[in-house]
Amino acid sequence: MRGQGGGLLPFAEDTPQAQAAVPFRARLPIPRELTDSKLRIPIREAEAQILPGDKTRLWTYGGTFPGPTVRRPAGQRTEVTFHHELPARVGELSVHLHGGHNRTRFDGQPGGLTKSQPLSYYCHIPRGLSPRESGNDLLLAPGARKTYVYDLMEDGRPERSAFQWYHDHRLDRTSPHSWRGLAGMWIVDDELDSSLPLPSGERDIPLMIADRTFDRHNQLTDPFKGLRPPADGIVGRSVLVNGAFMPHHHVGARRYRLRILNVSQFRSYNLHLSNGAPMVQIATDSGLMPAPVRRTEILLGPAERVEVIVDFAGARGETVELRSSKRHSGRNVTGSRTYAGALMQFRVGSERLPDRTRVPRRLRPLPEWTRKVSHKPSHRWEITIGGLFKTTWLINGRTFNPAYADAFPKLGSTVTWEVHNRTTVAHVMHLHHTDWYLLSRDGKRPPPWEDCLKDTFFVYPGERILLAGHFSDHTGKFVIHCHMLDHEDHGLMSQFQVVAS
Ligand SMILES: [Cu+2]
Repeated sequence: MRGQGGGLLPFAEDTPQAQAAVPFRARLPIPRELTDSKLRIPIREAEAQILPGDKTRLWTYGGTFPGPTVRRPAGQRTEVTFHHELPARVGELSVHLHGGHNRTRFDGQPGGLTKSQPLSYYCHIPRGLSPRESGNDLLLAPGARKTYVYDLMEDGRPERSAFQWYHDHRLDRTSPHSWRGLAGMWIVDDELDSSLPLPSGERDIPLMIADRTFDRHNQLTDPFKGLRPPADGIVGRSVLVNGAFMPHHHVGARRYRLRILNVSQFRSYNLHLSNGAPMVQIATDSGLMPAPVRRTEILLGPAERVEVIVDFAGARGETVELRSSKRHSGRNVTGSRTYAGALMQFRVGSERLPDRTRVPRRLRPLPEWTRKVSHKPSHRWEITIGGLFKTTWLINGRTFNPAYADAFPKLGSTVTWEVHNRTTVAHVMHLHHTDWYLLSRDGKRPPPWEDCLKDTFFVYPGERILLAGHFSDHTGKFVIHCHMLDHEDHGLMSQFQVVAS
């Protein structure tokens, strides 16, 4: 089997170099960690050895794909200066720290029309907006630098530990920018997390899953032309983990913490281990859950994260593959069909090793505000498809307009919102500003791995989900959008504006 959702060697027939790529031959790259409070990350072109033969040209954070992993203690201000060193034709950029709780001006707003981007084919952007109204004053122009300030605080306390990531968020171009390589991981540590007897150090491994398609010269293809909603889900033929094709990693016969992030444009993964061993989920997009959940299958949509503890003690001297399979349960509609095949291999040492780690029964309680949430939505976000001359995604009847906000929650308030998917495609909705608590899916209580804080949510065709969020610290405009990146670029994005109470 080849192609979309295909088998072991998911390459086109005409890519001889790609065919030379042997599964599990590459070593798993672990991106370098940056831990200082003041960081400088150039955004620049670089070449990477992804497949055997020619190197692949990429747009990168700091010269690698994934970019460096920023790892910082909660509550300690972190300033990252991004320097736009890509060619001028790339136009403006905008860096979003996904999962962060940040001021509008450091949140990576998409911005509006500019000289280098004078038209939007999908979003209705009014002419003559001031730089402030369009958010263009927040963009990163070619040759310029911008310092993003991240306080890593929320509601007067250090932020909760979490596995986050940063990526480009520019209007209409988030998908191609990300495809070219603009993504990196970000880990927030905190005292509670570090005090738990969980695996750490080299036994704490971040894994970024991305699908990409390469041409016969090992260069990334340009799949972005001619795809229109609702058929604008871009899938790559090859799946990479930390920028390597089907890599392997040596582990000892003991417990590991795997932090898994899906940065694919559209593709979902239904994760399991080839030996059937359980993955004990300890964290979601938004950090530690109230209690661990033992799982043998984990669906991971674009931008979602899970953290799992895997015990390799039962596989001494063996190999274990992290695989994705078709789903055995749930709705298998467009947008939630999963990749089938191996992602990477763990080579487990044959030595018996002591292991003092364990998974505690209690991890992190939900914040206080989740106990007094209303189940009556104060605002609805309705996803449809429409447009007069072309097919576009709409949210509350509109495409994205940076000067427009559809809801005005008050600072300090806790709101309940409904997201209703009235299309035939599943979407994964992401809301900026804060972490969100999923109350229900079509009136039913969510499963335990969703009965916690998250920031990205599957919404199936016809489904209504209820989410609660608490707004602290920052007023201003923030986006809500589909994280299937072409959907976002094709209109499926709106804004709410947090106002002073
Ligand atoms: Cu979508």
